[in-house]
Amino acid sequence: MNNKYKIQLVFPEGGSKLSSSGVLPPVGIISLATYLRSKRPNLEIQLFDGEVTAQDGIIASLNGNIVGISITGANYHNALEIAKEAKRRGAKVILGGSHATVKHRQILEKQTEIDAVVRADGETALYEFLEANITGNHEKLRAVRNLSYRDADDSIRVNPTLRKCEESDLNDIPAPDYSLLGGLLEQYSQNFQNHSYRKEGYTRFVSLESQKGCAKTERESEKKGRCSFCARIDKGLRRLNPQEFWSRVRQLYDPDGKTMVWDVSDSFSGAISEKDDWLKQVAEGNQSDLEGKVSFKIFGRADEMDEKSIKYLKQIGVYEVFIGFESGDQKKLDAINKGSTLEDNLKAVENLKKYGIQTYVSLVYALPGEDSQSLERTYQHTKELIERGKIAGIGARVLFPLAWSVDHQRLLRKLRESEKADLAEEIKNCDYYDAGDLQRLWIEHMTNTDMSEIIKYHKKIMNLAESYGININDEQRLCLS
Ligand code: B12
Ligand code: SF4
Repeated sequence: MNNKYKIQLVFPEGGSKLSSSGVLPPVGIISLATYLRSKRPNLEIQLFDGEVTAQDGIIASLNGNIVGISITGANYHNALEIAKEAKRRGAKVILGGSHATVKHRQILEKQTEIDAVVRADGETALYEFLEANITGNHEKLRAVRNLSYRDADDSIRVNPTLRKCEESDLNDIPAPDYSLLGGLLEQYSQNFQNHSYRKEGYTRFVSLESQKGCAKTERESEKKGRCSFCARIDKGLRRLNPQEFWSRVRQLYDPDGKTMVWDVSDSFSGAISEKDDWLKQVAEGNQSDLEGKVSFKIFGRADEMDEKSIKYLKQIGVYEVFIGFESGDQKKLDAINKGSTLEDNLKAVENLKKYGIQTYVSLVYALPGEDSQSLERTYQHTKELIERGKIAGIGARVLFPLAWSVDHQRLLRKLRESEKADLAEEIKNCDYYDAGDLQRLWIEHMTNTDMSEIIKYHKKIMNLAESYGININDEQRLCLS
């Protein structure tokens, strides 16, 4: 161990490669590192991204007093391997991220090398965990909100989470300082050379999170509720104010080139009421010197793409909108509580095209009750979207019934009804269930189709996309394993 207190934060590799894997720095661990540095300027911090540094390279470098690991349902196995070695070398091991938020108790019960797990926002909880360890005052852990941990007597303590009104204001969390990535920055820049945005003249690709939460679920008038496959961990909706938004963009952009900012908020264009004019304010806050230098890729919903909103998106500099269209069958959209219609979808791509904004089409196969007719409708709808819109690419996946989602509960219920109560209990109580196996169980119990039929329709959509020169993932990437 070093004399100086050291924390290492890792985002492990997650298996399936996406076009932004290894190109886009993981903003979650950068935000954590920035916050810790603001509180303890002398703390030694090292960041690892498994998408750019091989797993054995990360393992060989483990020497922190604390090792913090960011986990998704796809990188958990790699995270455990890192955790075991970190523990063997004497570190305190703490996890956080979406999967950790949902499975905190099970993780602590099953994995003795994990000392603590943070649910939801990590900045304050990680800082307080760090302080308790530096000062040796472990009693302090009892007061750390969002933290679950293993106590001195080995019992598991689950502290309460912050209530909606107590959560940090996003404007008060320091802007992620990308320079903390050190030598990794060069690696991202090299990997970016082969990315399609580079070929379109962009010199930098970074992400920003302007909002946490979902406007659709917070909408005062309609109460649309969550989409059934959604496993978002945030409560409510928090946003950067428009001034802070642009100030953060200014800190990120390349003044000598062209920057693509991926705003990872779900969704960027959502409004919680008629009076909610956040988008308008952001549009009006854009200053002309950034024009042509900064563009945005955002997540949006089809029902939000009316002309008024799109004019604001254009003013902001939005270049591409990623929209979850999911299916061409209205009944299936209703079954997942999507809250948008096929008509909304077609209007969205048309309106975006009219303003020169491209759409990334996201499809989800194996929606509840999916069958050959609904898959055929998805094919036909995709064709229409392509014909009417300016389509940048298509991504298609089999529904992933993530723990925390309504669909996860639906699957467990169905297993219990099908006399597979033991399996349902196993899934509920385990810290991790193979992501691909969960998808296959879902198809078997919740749809009227099978993997070979899904692949058949996906290949049909692949041929369609290819005939228009549009990029699409192959059938290998439909499931997570
Ligand atoms: C950008 C993104 C990616 C990028 C990640 C690369 C990158 N370097 O940014 C790419 C496109 C490569 C990607 C890949 C995948 N992703 Co992704 N991704 C996102 C997205 C849109 C934003 C993540 C983000 O940056 N958030 C902003 C930061 C600030 O928040 P955060 O990461 O949650 O971190 C905060 C807390 O969670 C916590 N925290 C996080 N880590 C840690 C660690 C410690 C120690 C502590 C204490 C706290 C803590 O503190 C942070 C600050 O408050 C989210 C959805 C979303 N909007 O959040 C999905 C999301 C994280 N991805 C998801 C999935 C499923 C995947 C893939 C499996 C997709 C696929 N088909 O392959 C892969 C897996 C990759 C992997 N290595 O595991 C799911 C995860 C769900 C789950 N329960 O596991 C999400 C939530 C989307 C969803 N569908 O619900 N993804
Ligand atoms: S998937 Fe649905 S519920 Fe979840 S964040 Fe997106 S719009 Fe909101």
